[in-house]
Amino acid sequence: MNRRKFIKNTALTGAGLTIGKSLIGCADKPAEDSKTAIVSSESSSKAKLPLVIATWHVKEATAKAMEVLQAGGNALDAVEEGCRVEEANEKGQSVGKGGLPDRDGNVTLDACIMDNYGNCGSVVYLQNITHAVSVARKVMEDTPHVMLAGEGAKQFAISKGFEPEDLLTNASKKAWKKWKIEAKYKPIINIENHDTIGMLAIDQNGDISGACTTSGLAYKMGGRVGDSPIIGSGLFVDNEIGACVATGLGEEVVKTVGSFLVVELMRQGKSPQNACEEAISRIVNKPNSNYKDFQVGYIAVNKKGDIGSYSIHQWFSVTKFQYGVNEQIQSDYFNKA
Ligand code: SD4
Repeated sequence: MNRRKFIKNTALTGAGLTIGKSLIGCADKPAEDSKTAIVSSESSSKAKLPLVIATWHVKEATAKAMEVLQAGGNALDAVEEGCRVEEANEKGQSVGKGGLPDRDGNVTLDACIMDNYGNCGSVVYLQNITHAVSVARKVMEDTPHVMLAGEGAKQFAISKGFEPEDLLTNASKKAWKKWKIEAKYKPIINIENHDTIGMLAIDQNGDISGACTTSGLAYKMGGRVGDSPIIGSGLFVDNEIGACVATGLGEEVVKTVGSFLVVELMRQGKSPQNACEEAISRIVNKPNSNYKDFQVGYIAVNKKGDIGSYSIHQWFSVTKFQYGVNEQIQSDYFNKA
């Protein structure tokens, strides 16, 4: 189904659908300090741990995660703490407080977390709670379930001591009101830059965990859930092999079960880089793929601490904290035409 049909079939016609924060195709340039380099580190046997990688330009988040790891904390604590930094950042309009709302003005959050034992938890369509990633962790640790949605997720969070609050900031309300004037559909590439966050960490024991948290597509239909809280799509961790996390148009990630695919490709011997490239090729090589209209990006790490990333379009970036250096690196990408 092409995008136009998708829009028609889901009654989105006449209403805008954008991903995350800033707008318009390939307009988001890297931050000034970003490296123009392709992520690829299949190198040496030198100790590569601990390490943290995250989608987009989120140095404060990776710094926080590394602080946890360097203090001897585990990868699970690191990814939760790192993601919380972006959730609390009101300027980031694609995650947590200040996230752009759906078309009815409701900010709804999706998040998940997965540890080195294969345990996982997630929340979908969570409202009024900033730290969705921490609620996801509570779902994992304190319930017999993997996913909680909507009001049930919110009530669970409140029962665990999370304070309900209004997540719609003035800036996001203003952007939503502006959007409503035309309410026009326009797919936007790299709009999620730089805040929606997927993070992977390997601690000093060599154990891997991951987390992902987002307010999803801005101006989405009420009730829409993306890939980010879906284990195997937005995130997958296999402590024997490696881990992957996705960003971009969630529908396309779900259709190809992207993060699980990347980890399985690594299990079959591919490097993280080649696995990410193959997962993107599964999207762009579909018959009638309208990939020019949307962005998807993957980042991955294997058990050895090699990393990879790949996206459909330019300007996807990875923040990596390894060897004492916290840096933003531009990802290689498919659409070079
Ligand atoms: C979604 N994948 O809800 C998310 C959006 C995202 O960076 O990652 N933005 O489809």
